[in-house]
Amino acid sequence: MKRLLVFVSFITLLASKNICYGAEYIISAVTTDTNGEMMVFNPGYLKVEVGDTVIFKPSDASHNAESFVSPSAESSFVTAMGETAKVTFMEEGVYLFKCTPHLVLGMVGVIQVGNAVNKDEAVDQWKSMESMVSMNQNRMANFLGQIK
Ligand SMILES: [Cu+2]
Repeated sequence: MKRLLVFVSFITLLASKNICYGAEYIISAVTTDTNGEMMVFNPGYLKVEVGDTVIFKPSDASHNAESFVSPSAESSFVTAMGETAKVTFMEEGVYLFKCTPHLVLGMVGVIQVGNAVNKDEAVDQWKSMESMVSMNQNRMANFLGQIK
């Protein structure tokens, strides 16, 4: 009986841990995607909830993920080149991010955490940057259009 009780409390502990940490998602950062697309984050648009974690997985040493729009300065992020990294999102809003060396090639993405409270600022910020991109120019517009 005692053993059963220990087992039950262990399961309860596991369940409550899941609630605390939220869901996990993977965004791959790849040089060439399976469909032949070059310099991509896949998925390029992702909707998560506050407390969820995104794992950035670069295919090789040439990619990372760096936010250039976030709901606040504190919620910005940058991952190390070529390293798999976890980012937990504790602040609601829209995050625009790039691969630091490949912004010019249109290697960008959008993560929406909960409600898109800063969407207008994000769109304006992108307008001021989009002329820097020489390849895959329509990608960000497509991702921004998916914000709900
Ligand atoms: Cu890259």
